[in-house]
Amino acid sequence: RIGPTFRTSHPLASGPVVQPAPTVDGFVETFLGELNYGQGVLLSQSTVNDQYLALARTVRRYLMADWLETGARRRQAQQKTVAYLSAEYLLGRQLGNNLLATNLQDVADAAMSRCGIDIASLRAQEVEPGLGNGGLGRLAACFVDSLATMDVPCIGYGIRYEYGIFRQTFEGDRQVEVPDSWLSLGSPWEFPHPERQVLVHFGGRTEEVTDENGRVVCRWVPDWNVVGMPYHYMVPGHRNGVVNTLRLWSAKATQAFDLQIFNSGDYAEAVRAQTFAENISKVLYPEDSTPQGKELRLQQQYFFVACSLHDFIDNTLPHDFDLRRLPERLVVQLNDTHPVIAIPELMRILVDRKGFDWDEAWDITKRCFAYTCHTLLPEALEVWSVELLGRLLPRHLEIIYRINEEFLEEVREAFPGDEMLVRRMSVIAEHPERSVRMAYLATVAGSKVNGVAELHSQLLRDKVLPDFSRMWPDKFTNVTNGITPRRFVLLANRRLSDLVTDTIGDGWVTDLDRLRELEPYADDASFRAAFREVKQGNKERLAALLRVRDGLEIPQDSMLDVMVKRLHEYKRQTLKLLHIVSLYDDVVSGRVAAEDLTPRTVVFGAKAAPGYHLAKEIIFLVNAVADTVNADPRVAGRLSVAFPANYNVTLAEKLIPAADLSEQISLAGKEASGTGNMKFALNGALTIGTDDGANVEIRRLVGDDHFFLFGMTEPEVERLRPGYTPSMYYEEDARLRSTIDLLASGHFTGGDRQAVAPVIDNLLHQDAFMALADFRSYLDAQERVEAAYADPDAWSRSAILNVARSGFFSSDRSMRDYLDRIWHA
Ligand code: HBZ
Repeated sequence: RIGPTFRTSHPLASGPVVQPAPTVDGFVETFLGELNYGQGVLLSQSTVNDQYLALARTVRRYLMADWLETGARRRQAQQKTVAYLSAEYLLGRQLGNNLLATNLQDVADAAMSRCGIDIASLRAQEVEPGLGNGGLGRLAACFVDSLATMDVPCIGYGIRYEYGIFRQTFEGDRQVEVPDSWLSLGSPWEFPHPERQVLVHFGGRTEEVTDENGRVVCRWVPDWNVVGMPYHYMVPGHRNGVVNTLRLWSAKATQAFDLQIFNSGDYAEAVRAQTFAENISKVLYPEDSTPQGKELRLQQQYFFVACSLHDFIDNTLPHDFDLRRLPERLVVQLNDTHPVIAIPELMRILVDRKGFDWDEAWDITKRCFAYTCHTLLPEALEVWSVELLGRLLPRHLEIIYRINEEFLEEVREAFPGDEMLVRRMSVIAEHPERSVRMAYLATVAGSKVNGVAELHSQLLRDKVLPDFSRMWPDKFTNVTNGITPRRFVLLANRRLSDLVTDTIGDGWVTDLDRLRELEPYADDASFRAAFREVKQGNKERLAALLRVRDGLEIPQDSMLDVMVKRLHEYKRQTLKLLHIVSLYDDVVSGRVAAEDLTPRTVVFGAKAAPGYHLAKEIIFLVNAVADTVNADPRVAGRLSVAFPANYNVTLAEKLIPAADLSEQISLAGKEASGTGNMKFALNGALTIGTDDGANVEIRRLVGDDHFFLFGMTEPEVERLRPGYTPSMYYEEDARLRSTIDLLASGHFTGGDRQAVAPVIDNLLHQDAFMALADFRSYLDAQERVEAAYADPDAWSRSAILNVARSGFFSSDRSMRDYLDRIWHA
C-alpha cells in the first residue's frame, strides 16, 4: 500500500498546481531557474547537455499541472481503465513531441534565441528511448499517444531497459552493434516512484497447506525475489489538457537479501546478487521475430507483468474494491504473447492471495484479458519449455496445467471423439519438447483475439488458429493498425502540415479523416506546385542531415526510393537489392543508356538481429553494392544507394517526409500489417507493394491507379510452395540471370566471390520467401513507377490523393476500434 495520505489545511495542498506563464518571458524565467537550481550552473558556463536538460525540465513543468489533474480526475471517476501491457515502447525523442503537445514550439524557439541558444542543437542532444525493436514497440507508443488525445483512461505498462535496441554501426560494410546507453547523460522525462515499489518472486516450489477455514490451498514458496521500481513518464494528449501515464519497471535487488549476505561477510557475493537482480531490466532482447527461449527473457516478462498487476490491483484500485467487479474496472490488452504470463498471475492473485474459488477466479480472469497477435511466422510464436517455466514459476505452471485440463474437457464436449483435435489444441505441446504455447494460452483465456490488418486477421483465423476460430468464431476480430499523425505528420513534416492546415484548417490533426477535404486540390495546379515544393524542402533537409550524420551525399533532382524496416528475409530486402543491381547491370552492359535511366536514389535503413547471420550478410551486400554503384562514373547522377546506419524513430522522422517511393515488398501472407507503409502514404509517397498486410487496405483506399501493385497473392504463394524451385527462375529469365551473375561474380566485393556466396546460394537453392518468383513482376512494376514519375503533375496528383485518402490509418481510429470491438471502455 502507498503510505498514509498527507493531510494539511494549507489551501494549496490539493492544487491547483501553478503552471509557468506560457509566454517567452515565463519560459525564459523557468528555463534559467532550471539551469541554476536544477542543473546547478550559470547559463554562461552551461554545456549543451545542461541546456537540453533544463529545457526538457522546463517543458515538463508546463505539463505537470495537467498530469496531476488527470491523475486526480481518474482516481475520482473510477472508470474502466485500459492496462496496455507491452514489453516494448519505441517512443522516439520526447522534447519535440512534448513541445508540440503543449503548443509551446514557437515560445520555446523565441525563448532559446533570447538566451543566445540554437534550439536545434538542444533537440539534437536528446538520445531517443529505443525501448523496442520495431513495429510492435512503435505501435504501443502510437496507441498511448492516441488514448491520451482521446482522453481514455489508460496506463501503459512496460520495462525500463537500461539498454534499448543496440546502436548499429558499420565496419568494413558489416554491422557492428554498440550498446545503447540512453540514460548516461541524464533522463529528464522520467520520475522514479520508490513508494510504489513491488516485490516479485521467482523459483522455489509449491506446497499444500490448510487455511483457517480448513480448506486445502496451494502456496508458492519462492526462493528468490527482486524489487520492481516504477518510473513514470508523461503521455500528453494533443493540446487537450490530458496527460496519461506510462509506467516502466526497473529491477533492483531487495535490501533484505543484500543485507543478509552482506552481514555474512561475503561482500563480493552481495554485489553479485545485486547485479543478478538488476540484470532483469538491463537490456532489450534484439530479436524481432525468433524468440530465443532464454531464461532471462522469461524473467523479464514475469517481472513486468507481476509488477503491473500488483500495481493496478493493490495500488490503483480503492482499498475496499470488490474484485468480483474487476472486469468493470480493468481491461488488460496483451501486446503479443510477451505479457501472457499475466493470465496465470491474475489467477494466482485471485485464488491464492484473495481466496476466490477457481471457477469464480477464472470467470473474472477471462473477462479481463484480450490478446493481439502480430505475426504469421510460425517461428515467431512463443513457446516456453515446461522445464524452464516450472523451475522459474512453479505455481504458474500448475495453474496453466489446470487451465489446459479444463479447456481440453470443453473441447472434448464440443467435438466428441476427436483426440487428434485435442492434441492439436492443447496449450501444452509435447514435441520437440514439452512446452507451453503462449498464443494458445492467450486465446483460451482472452475475451478477444485480434490480428493487426484485415488480411492478417483472416489468416490468423484460417491458418494459425483454425481450430480455435471454429470453436469460438466470435472471439476473433480485426483491428487494423494505425500511426499517430501528431508525431509522424505534424512533428515530422511541418512543411506538409502547414500546407494542409492553410488549405483545410487544423481539424485533421485529431480527426484524420478530414484529410479527405484535400481531394479536390489534387486537381489544382498551384496546390500541386506547393506540394512539390514541400517534398523538395524535405529532401533538402534530409540531404543536409545525412551529410553531417553519415557523410553521405544524396543527389537532388532524383526519385527518392526508400526501404526502411528491420532486416528480415520475409521483408525481402534482397529483392530490392536485385532491382538495384539489374538497373546498374543494364547500364554497364550497355543495354540501356545512362541518360535513359530515371535518376533514382535508393535509401535503406535496417537493423539485423545480432544472431541472424543471413540478415547480416544481406546488410554487408547492400553496403558493398552501394560502395560500387556510388563510385562508378557510368551511373553517376542516375543511380545511387545510401544506407545510413542506425535507422531509428529519429531518422524515420526525417526520411519518410522526403520519400517519393515507399517499398513494401514482403512476400504475400508474411507481413502482419506494417505501419511504415501508412507513414509513407500519409506523407505523400506512392507505394510499390505486394498484396500483404495493410498494403491491401492502403491500395483499396487510395485506389489502384495510385498504388504500384506487384507479386503473387497469398493463395498463389501457397499454390506455388510445394516443390518451389528458385533456380528455375534463374534459368528461364535472362535478366534475372544476368543480375545474379553480376552479383555472384564478385564485382561488388573486390572480386571476392566467397563474400557473396551465402546470399546467392540461399536465393538459388532455398529462397524461402520467393524473391525470385516475384522478381519479374517487381521489375515490371518499377517500370510503371518510372513512367509515372516522368509526369510530375500526374505523380503529385497521385501523391496528394494518397495523403487525402489515408486518414483511416490514424491510430486514433485504431483506438476507437479497440474501444468498440474489444474494450467497451
Ligand atoms: O508488428 C510487427 C509486425 O511484423 C508488423 O507487420 C506489424 O505492423 C507490427 C505492429 O503490429 N511485429 C514486430 O514488430 N515484432 C517484434 O518487434 C517482436 C519483438 C520481440 C519478439 C517478437 C517480435 O520476441
